[in-house]
Order: sequence, then structure tokens, then C-alpha cells
Amino acid sequence: MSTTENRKSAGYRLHYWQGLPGRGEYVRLAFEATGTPFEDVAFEPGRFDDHVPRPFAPPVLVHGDVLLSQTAVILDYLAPRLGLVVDDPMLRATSSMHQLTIADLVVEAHDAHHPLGPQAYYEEQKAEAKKRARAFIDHRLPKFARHFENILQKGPWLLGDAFSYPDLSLFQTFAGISHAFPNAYGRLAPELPALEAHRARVAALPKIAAYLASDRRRPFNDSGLFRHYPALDES
Ligand SMILES: N[C@@H](CCC(=O)N[C@@H](CS)C(=O)NCC(=O)O)C(=O)O
Repeated sequence: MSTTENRKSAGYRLHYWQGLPGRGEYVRLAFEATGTPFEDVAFEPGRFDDHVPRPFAPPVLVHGDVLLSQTAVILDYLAPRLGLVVDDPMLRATSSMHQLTIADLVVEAHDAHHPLGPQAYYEEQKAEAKKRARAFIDHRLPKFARHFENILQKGPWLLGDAFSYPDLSLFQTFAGISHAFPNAYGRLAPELPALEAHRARVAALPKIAAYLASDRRRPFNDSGLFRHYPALDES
């Protein structure tokens, strides 16, 4: 075996900010759902200086000589290796499509509390956040949720009969949204029976259920993507 192959078999390392689930959680779920061992490393931007290309932002996956950022790309790389996507070009592209739609929703959920950008604290943009959250709750969240509801009515999974990684990501995103916006999401949920059943189905997968009950699972908090600020979740 060459040195390169040796390094590649050394395993997966995920680099992400400490103390919050964030986008790192989307990658963790792929490992946890498949019982794949991985190293969970605190993100240190300087550590990657000798690699090309340098990652812009975490999560970052290192696997042998491979270094990838962008959550959707990391998942697309891992999926065939972990058995989390169907071996068919059209279905693999469809999984990517779902993942990128979820990524759009994640950005919009984040921007509801940081409409002016991540460089300033929430406390410095509360008035703008209130307006943005209103628009998210009234327009964008229902549009995304109904989109996935329609797909899942043909379920049980996003690809129909085949489970794939965006099922994990959708679960994580709506877990986050129901944490951040319990009132708004609570009003919408009765319209979303297939999406709610899908959330329960993912949570009941034996390896995911064990993970959710473990101390490896990081709770949502006010440093992450999905923050519960009551002022942004009024009826
Ligand atoms: N599109 C990227 C976004 C990555 C990203 O925004 N990461 C956040 C943490 S979840 C970050 O640290 N961003 C720093 C920055 O944008 O300057 C992805 O989906 O992975």
C-alpha cells in the first residue's frame, strides 16, 4: 500500500466550531446514522495553511489527502462511501438538489436572527431581525415546509423508497426550526403530516435514536444557526 493509501485509510476528521451543533451536525448525523467512526476536532483555521484549497469556513472534512469544505459537498463525498445515497447518477443529483434546497432554508433560518450579517451581534440588529423573522415565518418557512411536505407525501423518504443523506439533513433542519420557532412552527405543523411523520421516522432509526439520547448530541443554543429568541417567534 502506498503512503497516500495509508493516509486515506486513517479515517475521517470533521473540523467544526466547539460547543454548537451548527452545520457540523449535518456531517455528524451522516457518520452517526451509519456507525462510522470519525474524529470530531475543534476548528482551527490556521491548521489548514499547507493545504490547497484553503477552506473558507467550517465544517471541514479531512480524509487522507482530501480536504473539503461546504456541507453539501462533504455529504456528497461521504454518501457513496457510507451507503447514504443510491448508486444512480440521476438519484445522486436529486439528493444533491434536496441538500442544496435544505442549505438555502438553513441560511434563511439563520438570517432571521442575523439579517444584517454575522459580523454583528443579534442584540445590535434586533429591530431588523424582528422584521426578517416575520417574513420568514409568514412566507419563506411555509413555502419551504410545503415543498418538502409535497415530496414526502410520496415518501417515506425524499427519494421515495430509498433513504439518503438529505433525509438526515431535513430532520436536523426542522428539529432546529421547531426549537427556534415553537409557536410559528406549531401553527404550521398540522398542515405538515408527512413532514412530521418523516421527522419521527428519522429520529426512530436505531443508530440515530441512540445518538440523540447520547451526550455526543449537542443541544441547540444561542450561538448556533437555530436560536430561540421569543421576540422573533410571536404570533
Ligand atoms: N455554505 C457553507 C457555509 C459555511 C458557514 O457559513 N459556516 C459557518 C459556521 S456554520 C461559519 O463559520 N462561517 C464563517 C464565515 O462565514 O465567515 C456550508 O454550507 O458549509
